[in-house]
Amino acid sequence: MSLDPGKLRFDELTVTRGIVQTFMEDFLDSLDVDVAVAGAGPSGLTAARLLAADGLQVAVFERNLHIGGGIWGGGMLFPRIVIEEQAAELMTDVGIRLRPWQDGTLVADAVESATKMTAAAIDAGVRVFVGIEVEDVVINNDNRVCGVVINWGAVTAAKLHVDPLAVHSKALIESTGHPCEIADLLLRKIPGARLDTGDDCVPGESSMNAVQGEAALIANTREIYPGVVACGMAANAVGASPRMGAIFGGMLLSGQVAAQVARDIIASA
Ligand code: 48H
Repeated sequence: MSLDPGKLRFDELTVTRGIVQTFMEDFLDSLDVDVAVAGAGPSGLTAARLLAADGLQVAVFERNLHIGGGIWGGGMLFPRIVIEEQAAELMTDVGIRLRPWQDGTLVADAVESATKMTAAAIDAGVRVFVGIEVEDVVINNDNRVCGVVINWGAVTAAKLHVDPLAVHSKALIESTGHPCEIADLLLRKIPGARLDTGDDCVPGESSMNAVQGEAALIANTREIYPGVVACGMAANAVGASPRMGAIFGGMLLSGQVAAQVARDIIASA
């Protein structure tokens, strides 16, 4: 196989137009979605995949250029994650191979997990926008969240003053992980905003207890503010529940519950 320059018909502008035009087509088609997902860690990716598999229009905004959140780091950079057997199907459904481990747990390779979860979400129809962060929410006249305000992650990193753009959504999944950024900012910015718990700020996660932290994730995954579903580690930050270390099954199960809560929000709209 060789590339004969005499037979290559493209030039640099073919490349430029191919990138700009197809991105714009996908972006314009994602301005008014059923579900916006802030953060592409394991919980947000799982929720997004399951919702897209139902035929809903789902856009994931991830500030980093890579998706998968904390999966890549495994535990202390050892690229393995542990999951409970209750979450095994959410892994094997996307082709991740599991190694039986002890006490009702299994082990997966972190690289395989991040890449296969990502591929499966995209195959299900999720639109993933990398390098784009959610910097605020859109609210309607009743202070219900009805979209996200987005900007390039690089703009924030460079501390540039660049006004953002907006995307409308029927439901927003807050899956920004430990900092729980979206819930935190909406409580600061929306006058009188309270979580469903009555709190006027995100209490934050508590210190490690693997079993309690995993168990709490499921109850903490719910509509925490009109139109906003807390998912994954962000849900435990809202619930002041323990962190759990590098066991990830609860994140996937939280994504599954968040998908159901988002479906309910859309159905009742
Ligand atoms: C766009 C954003 C924004 C923003 C953040 O941290 P994650 O992996 O989140 P989860 O909840 O799916 O999984 C948590 C898990 O990885 C973990 O940290 C565990 C199990 N910890 C236990 C312990 O004890 O420490 O992913 C969140 C993603 C990341 O990719 C961020 O870059 C992204 O969200 N993100 N994207 N707009 N405002 N904020």
